[in-house]
Amino acid sequence: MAIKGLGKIDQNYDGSNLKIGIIHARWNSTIIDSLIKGVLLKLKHYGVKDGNIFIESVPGSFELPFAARRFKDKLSLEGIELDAIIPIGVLIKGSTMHFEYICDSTTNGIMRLNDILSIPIIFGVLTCLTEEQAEIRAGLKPGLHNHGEDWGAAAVEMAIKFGKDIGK
Ligand code: RBF
Repeated sequence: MAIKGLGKIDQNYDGSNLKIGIIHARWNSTIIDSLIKGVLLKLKHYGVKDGNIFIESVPGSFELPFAARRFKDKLSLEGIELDAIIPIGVLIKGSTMHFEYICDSTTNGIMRLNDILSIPIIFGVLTCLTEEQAEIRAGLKPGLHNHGEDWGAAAVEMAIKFGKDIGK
C-alpha cells in the first residue's frame, strides 16, 4: 500500500521564532503518542524551540475544535500568541454511527477554525476504517511514514507563509 507524504518541501523554513500549539485527543492513545512524536520531530527539524511548543489534551476528537479555540485564548491571556495549532485525533470506525458524526463535526469544526482564527489550524486527524490502518499512518509499523511529521511541517510552512505576522 502506498503511504503518501507531503512531497518535497519547497523552502528551507526557519521556525525558530514560531510558537506552536498541539492539542490532542486521548482516544486511541498509542497511535496518538506516535503521531505527536512525528509532529515534534519535524517541528524541531525546522528549529521550533522546545519552550515554544505548547501541548494540551482533550478526551476525544469531538472536543478538539472547541478546545483549540479556547487553548489559543487561554495562552493569549498569558501573553503567548500562537502561530499555528495542530489538533490531533484518531477516529476508528466502530459498530455505531458515532464514527461518521464525529468525523464530520470534527472536520467541519477544524475547517471553521481556519476562518475564525487568524492563524493556520492544521488537520491532524486520522479517520480510519481499522486500527491497523491507523497504526500504518502513524508509522507504528517498521519503515512506514508517520503522518504526524507532515502535520509538523505543514504548521511551520503555513505559519511562515500565511501566519499572523505576514506584512509586518
Ligand atoms: N473519539 C476519538 O477521538 N476517536 C474515536 O474513535 C472515538 N470513537 C467514539 C465512539 C463512540 C461510540 C463514542 C460515544 C465516542 C467516541 N469518541 C471517539 C469520543 C468523542 O470524540 C468524544 O470525546 C465523546 O463523545 C465526548 O464528547
